[in-house]
Amino acid sequence: MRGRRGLRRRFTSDLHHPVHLHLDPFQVLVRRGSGPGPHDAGWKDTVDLSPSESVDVAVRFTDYPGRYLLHCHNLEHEDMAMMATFRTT
Ligand SMILES: [Cu+2]
Repeated sequence: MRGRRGLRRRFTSDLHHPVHLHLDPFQVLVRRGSGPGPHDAGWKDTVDLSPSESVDVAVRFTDYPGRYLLHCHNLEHEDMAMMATFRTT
């Protein structure tokens, strides 16, 4: 999905990772190549990824153009620099 500022992203995982996006909620569109799972309904700020799993999410990015933070909520993974910033325009 790509709307005015909307964006579709795929998260993939080798281990268990609860992936958290700051500032803008998202919706899960696809899990493991098919529809959302039973716990994927509604707006999310975190999506749980099991090992070898992929999830496609849609984010609107309508409230704030600028820098966003994405990271794993597992504290050990955060300490191992599993975090990223990106910018919307
Ligand atoms: Cu992690």
